[in-house]
Parts: sequence; structure tokens; C-alpha cells
Amino acid sequence: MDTEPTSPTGEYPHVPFTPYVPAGSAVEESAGFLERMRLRRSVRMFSARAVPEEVIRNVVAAAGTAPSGANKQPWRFVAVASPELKRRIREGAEAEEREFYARRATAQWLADLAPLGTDPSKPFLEIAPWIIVVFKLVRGDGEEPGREPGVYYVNESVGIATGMLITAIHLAGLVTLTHTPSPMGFLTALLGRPANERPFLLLPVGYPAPGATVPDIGRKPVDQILVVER
Ligand code: IYR
Repeated sequence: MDTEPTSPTGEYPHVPFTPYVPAGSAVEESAGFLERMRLRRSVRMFSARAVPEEVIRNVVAAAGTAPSGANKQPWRFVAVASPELKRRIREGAEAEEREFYARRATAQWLADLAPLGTDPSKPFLEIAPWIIVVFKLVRGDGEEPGREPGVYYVNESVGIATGMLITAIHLAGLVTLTHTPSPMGFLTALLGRPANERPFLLLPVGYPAPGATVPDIGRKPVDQILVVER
């Protein structure tokens, strides 16, 4: 039995929900989406080919449609194309990465990374035409310092938005890489962000370099990640 619409009790007036009705059946559409998502890879070899700012506006606006705790939308996306800023971001990230690989990482972590062949060198941060730095808001826009932060489930919300951003980038025919130089405090200073924003992760965005390669790794089959209880 369907749920009967009930009278809303909140303060927001309600409007009719507009369902998204795809051309195909749910089985066809979900299979088609899966096929396209299977082609998404984290890419570390970027082309310098330009990407119009409008693309960045579209993918960020798509990320901004994500659900969030109490609809507070606790995110900020800083899109950097300035070669000078990208150079400084690379410098800052590589400084943290050198520490990570030399001292901070545990032996197990380094062993897990070894097959991927990553190292402190991050040339893609300068080569990719854009870097999107995702910030989480630890106090909502317009919330006064010293009062309650007014944001909820921030990591969940920003994580979901970032997933949608990565998906939008992929479906635009571009590539990206989730990059988390740790700690990321240098990004706050470099980009002059206010005290209520904390760096969450960083995404170089662009086209893949001609002949780009990716590690030959697989995904767990669905039966390994899905548990069905009927
Ligand atoms: N941030 C480092 C190390 C690194 C960590 C994980 I977990 C990766 O999946 C890949 C790299 C770096 O970017 O090299």
C-alpha cells in the first residue's frame, strides 16, 4: 500500500514533488548507469587541456544538490585555475607528503600504498587546469561565533556532496583524483578561507593525459559488498 500524503507540519510550505522519470525501466537505467560508473578511475596523469569554467560551475552546482543535515549545505568549493596558486598548493601538498612518506605513515600504510606506486611528488596539482578544494563548514554560514555551530552530520553531508561531484566530473568526460595531503591546514591559509571552513579534500580536475595509465586493480563484486535480507 502506498503512503497517503499527510499534511505537512513544519514551517516550510510544501510544493508538489516532481519525480525524475527516465526513458527506460529502473532495471535498464540502473544497469546503464553502472556501466558508465565502471569506467570511472582515479587518474594521476593529467592533460593541460583547458576546461571551461562553466563545466566547473555545473559540476559544483550538481554537488550542491546533495542532501545534508537539516539542509544546512555545510560545504564550500574553491576552484583554482591560477597557475601561481596551483604552484603554491603543489608546494604545500608535497611538503606534507614528504613528511607523510618519511615519518607519519605507518609501516602497514606504506605497505598498502606500495602496489599503487604513489610518492610525495604531485605534478598533477600544477598540470590539471583546475583544482577544486572542498571545504566543510564547521559553523554554518551566518551562524555567529561562540553560539551553536548550526551544522549537523557535516562529514556525511560533505562526503555525499563530494561523491556527487566526482560522479558529475566523470559523466562530463573529465577525470579527477581524491587527494588528501595531510594535514591540510596549509590550504586554509593559502586560499584565505574563513575560520568556519576546514579543508576536506582536494580534487585536480581535467582531461587525462594522452596515453594515461591506471593501476590494474579491481572492484569487489557486488555479492561481496551487498547483503540482502528478505
Ligand atoms: N596522501 C598520500 C598517500 C596516499 C594515501 C592513500 I589512503 C592513497 O589511497 C593514496 C595515497 C599521497 O597522495 O600520496
